[in-house]
Amino acid sequence: MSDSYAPSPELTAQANGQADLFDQAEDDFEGFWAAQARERITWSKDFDQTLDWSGAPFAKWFVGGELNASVNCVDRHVDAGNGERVAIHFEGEGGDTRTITYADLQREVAKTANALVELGVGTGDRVAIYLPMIPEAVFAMLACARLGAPHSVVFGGFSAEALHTRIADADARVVITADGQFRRGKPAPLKAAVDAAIDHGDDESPVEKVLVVQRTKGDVEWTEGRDVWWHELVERQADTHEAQAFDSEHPLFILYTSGTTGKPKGIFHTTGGYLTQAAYTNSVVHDLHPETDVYWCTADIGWVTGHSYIVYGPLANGATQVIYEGTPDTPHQGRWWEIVQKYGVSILYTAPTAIRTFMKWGDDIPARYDLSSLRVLGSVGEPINPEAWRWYREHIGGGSAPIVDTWWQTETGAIMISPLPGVTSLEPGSAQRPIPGISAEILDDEGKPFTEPEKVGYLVLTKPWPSMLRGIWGDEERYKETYWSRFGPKYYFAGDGAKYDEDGNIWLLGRVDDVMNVSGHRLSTAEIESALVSHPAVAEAAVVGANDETTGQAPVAFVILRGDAAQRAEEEGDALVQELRNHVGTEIGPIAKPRQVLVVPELPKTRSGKIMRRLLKDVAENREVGDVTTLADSSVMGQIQDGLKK
Ligand code: 6R9
Repeated sequence: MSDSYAPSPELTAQANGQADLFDQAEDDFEGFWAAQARERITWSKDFDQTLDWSGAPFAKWFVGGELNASVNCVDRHVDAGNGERVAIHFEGEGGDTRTITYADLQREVAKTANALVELGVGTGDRVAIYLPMIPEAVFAMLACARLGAPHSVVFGGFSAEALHTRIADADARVVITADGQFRRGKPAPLKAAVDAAIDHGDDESPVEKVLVVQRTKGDVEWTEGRDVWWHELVERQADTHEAQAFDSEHPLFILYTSGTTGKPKGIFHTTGGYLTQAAYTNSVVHDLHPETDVYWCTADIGWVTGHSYIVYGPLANGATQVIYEGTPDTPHQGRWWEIVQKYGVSILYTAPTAIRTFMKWGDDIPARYDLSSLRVLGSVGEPINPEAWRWYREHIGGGSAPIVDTWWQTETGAIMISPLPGVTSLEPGSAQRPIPGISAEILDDEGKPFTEPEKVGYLVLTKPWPSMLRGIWGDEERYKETYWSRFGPKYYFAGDGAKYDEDGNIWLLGRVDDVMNVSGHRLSTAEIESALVSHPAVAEAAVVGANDETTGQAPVAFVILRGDAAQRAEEEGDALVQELRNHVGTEIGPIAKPRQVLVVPELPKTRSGKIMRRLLKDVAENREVGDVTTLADSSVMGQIQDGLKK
């Protein structure tokens, strides 16, 4: 077996997550979660039932309880006398900073909530948020939560087209955006995409109001009566707001994620259970001590990690955290480490793709900074390879900081499988075990649980959990079918391959469906394929996620061109390929641009017409092509390879 790292006695002595939590959860599952909910969350009305699973797979947690998520993240800390504690150290990409205490946050959230009320937002209305990583994104989310208006945050790197689909699916009446965003030192427009998403042509947009933060001061088009400046509307509002308590199962947010079809799924989460598990995990997994730690989660607010581990978990716990607007290499490759040093960051939560990038940039860069404040490191988004794990511990964690490799999903809402820093002996590359209160198993093809080491199977969750999704927005059937049918209604099918090692640690092996993971972001092959075939030059397309040294996986596209375009390709070659890559960028977002677009004469298909992506993956990863016997035409792979050699 490989090396393992036991926690230091000092860490164990002070850690929030202690070994007895496992026994408590084992002995009394519901009692355990009820205790977490009562200990960590302030309820306006206590709940009378912990879990109602009678409508499975639709769960109800903390039934009858009432709370306000925004009050839990803000007001109660001020009421407890911690108003002067810093909630957010904001670091703009260009070096501008803002220090926001909990008392400031309370005023900002109140003003924003009042502004949304003036725009006509009521309980239950959906609000789309399309913002860069600026404090207003946090204010906006908490203001929505305060009003019981579910937010749908759309990553600022997504295109107008992607925004349009998400606005339409959630029927959002209000969009909160900014004039632009800073990216690599330059302002880039953002509101223009909102305009395009609304004036889409094909249908009437549900959007009535667009609230615009001024960030870059770039030019924007303005629609009178619809568009409103944040600094005009929000600034003149009263800075107090009386919040109402909502049912524990009141919808908190919708967040779109890629599924196996082209249409993104609106994963929806409710209030009490989500907040409980977000706060609990942030406390026991990140070992957050709000009085002394400075916490930094580098995710974007547009992803679930930003929801649970920038906004709801840390703020519910009263944390002091850093929010950084920009990219890690602006204006230099040491920017993150400069920030760690400047604010004395003690807990850092980031993604393997970032770590691999830093490895590539060189050990000497972090070595120039004082990183000794760091005491816990976290990883999320994809499996972290042992080499990157060791580098992270050595060069960022001073050779001693524990790394928590946290497995979870948009659907699970919060961390599910992870070491506890003060308890677990760490095994690089493995997320190890379900945390206390969570149960997972690995099933074989027949759906039977097994425990033999090194055998590959499917990860399933065997009990409901508080922060579980409550469905797919507007599509109950798809929820049941996607997650609760593959192995029957008893098992939540996560879509990930997994195995145990000899010590019973769980190793996650990547997606088993047609979803790829690019820099920790989920993209579906179908989504990129449909973007490609929407281009007039493309007749057919197949996309695979190929291994990539930096991004984990990268989209590689195989396209068959239409007749006239094939002619064009002969003449222009690269120009058309470039055009196709950009087209995907416009349809979905730059992150989805294929690393390569390979023009091929045919695609490998089975007799039933299914594209055999496995074979294309072999090509994309420069491997010998596997078994071709189930192909309708077994010569196709030869044709593809000959074509690519030319
Ligand atoms: C939080 C988040 C979920 C998918 C998930 C899995 C992969 C996430 C991982 C991991 C191995 C980890 N994943 N964390 N794989 N080890 N620690 O990333 O949510 O964007 O919904 O992606 O990401 O494949 O199924 P989401």
